[in-house]
Amino acid sequence: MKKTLVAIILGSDSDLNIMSEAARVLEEFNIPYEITVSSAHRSPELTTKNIQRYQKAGVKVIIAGAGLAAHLAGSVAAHFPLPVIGVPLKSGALAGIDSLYSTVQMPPGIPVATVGIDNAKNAGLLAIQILATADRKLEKKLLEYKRTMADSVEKKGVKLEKLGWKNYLPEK
Ligand code: RP5
Repeated sequence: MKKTLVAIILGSDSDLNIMSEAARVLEEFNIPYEITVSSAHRSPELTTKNIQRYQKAGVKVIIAGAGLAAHLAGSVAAHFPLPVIGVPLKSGALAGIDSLYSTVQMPPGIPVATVGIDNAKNAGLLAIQILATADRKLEKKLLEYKRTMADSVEKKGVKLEKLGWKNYLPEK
């Protein structure tokens, strides 16, 4: 079995739908990962235990996704010495602005690399990029991924030029 390199922690199972995008991209790049639920507020001891376990297991990056007063990524970063990526999730009356500020506004000394609201895919990609700093094969795969993306944009441009914007849009 391959060593787990990335751990994904969700503040609640209600975060899974969005956070599964991080898992999806890690699978696309064949990165061994673990995923669990552990809340900074509702299960603080479990959160600490998980982080200690991940550190012992050699996990290199932790992705933490939470909504509302989202302190999960910050509390993970308080215990974990390697990069922590925070995903602020859209939820509640403030629609993710609360999670964004709680995740991104860390005091000096405890950084959390924060992606956009609900952007779990970017969290996965950022974790892969961090791993790729010490892995040339992974770096090549990331270049390939960018090339594929560029090709797809180029194809859309060609199609739009050919069809014109009225035909490109779906019928109303
Ligand atoms: C946060 O509170 C979780 O990350 C979740 O986004 C939000 C609501 O949690 P549930 O009440 O759905 O469990 O801690």
